[in-house]
Amino acid sequence: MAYTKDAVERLFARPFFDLLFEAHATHRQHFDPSDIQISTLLSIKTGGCPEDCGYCPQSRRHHTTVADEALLSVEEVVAAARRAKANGAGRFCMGAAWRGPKERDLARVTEMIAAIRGLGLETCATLGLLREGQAEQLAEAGLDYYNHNLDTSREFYGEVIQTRTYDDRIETLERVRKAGLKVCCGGIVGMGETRSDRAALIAQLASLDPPPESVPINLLVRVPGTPLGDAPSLEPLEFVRTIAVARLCLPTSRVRMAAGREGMSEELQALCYFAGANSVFAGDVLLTTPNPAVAADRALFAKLGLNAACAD
Ligand code: SAM
Ligand code: DTB
Ligand code: SF4
Repeated sequence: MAYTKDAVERLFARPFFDLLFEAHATHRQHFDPSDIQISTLLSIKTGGCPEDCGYCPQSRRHHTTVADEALLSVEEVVAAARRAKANGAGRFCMGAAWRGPKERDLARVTEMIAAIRGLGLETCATLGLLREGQAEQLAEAGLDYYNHNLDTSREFYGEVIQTRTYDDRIETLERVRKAGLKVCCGGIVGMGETRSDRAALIAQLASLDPPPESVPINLLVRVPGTPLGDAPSLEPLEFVRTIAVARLCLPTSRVRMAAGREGMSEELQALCYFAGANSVFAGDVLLTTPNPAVAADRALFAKLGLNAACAD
């Protein structure tokens, strides 16, 4: 269903418990409320990225402690996927600090995809902008999902990224869809954007036709040395509202609590799960920044009666 930005803003403005109640009811209509999908991330090519995304520790334009590394070997990546599977992940997501993949690199990534699928894991890749034909190559290798985020509203986008446009991103999302891949597309909150920007992002995500199967909501990880290293923190209940509104506007999508769980209390995470989040990134690191320990997540899931979902 298409939502206007104004309609989404009205959802944000609802009394907190009305919003949560409705989001949770919608969640139950479409999903088993006790299941949670678990993805594990691996940075297969770290640092040295030519892009200027203001939030990102991997841009070579920012002064962070992240070192520039070469693309990992197929063997290294498959070994990490095995460990992720042993830790309960159902999907393995590979991230590369590229503007987009070169043909030679894509050939190695397609080998990784085929090998990881052979382990019985779902696969996801986030490699930046795709050129004509590249999404098809990934689909042929057996890739399940491609992650490419819109990140924020069209209006706020230019404050954060100058080296590629909002429309470049939409074009890549169209290529991914056309190749028959499932779409993982979300954004980042806590970058100093307004509630109206958050509403515009969710309206834009909900207007993708069909909507993304997977919607990561990242809370900015403020990394020293990036332009957003000292962005003002987002009020925690506003994060819960964002999850609830995403659940209402994208009722059949997996809504993922992506970056930013490190440092969140169990109570805050529980509220997010109640509000409709039913997916997380698990593993001690995201791409380059810390994430809660696997044992801590497991303990929280047990307390809440959440079970790892096998696939989708
Ligand atoms: N280079 C590719 C691209 O940008 O499309 C793929 C990797 S990139 C690191 C994937 C996503 O990670 C970004 O779109 C952004 O949403 C998220 N991300 C990066 N740095 C982040 C941070 N500091 N906090 C939260 N999310 C972040
Ligand atoms: C997404 O939306 N979030 C993930 C994944 N897709 C690739 C990445 C989060 C990165 C957080 C910063 C870091 O660890 O470098
Ligand atoms: Fe590069 Fe992706 Fe980071 Fe942007 S978000 S600087 S494209 S790795």
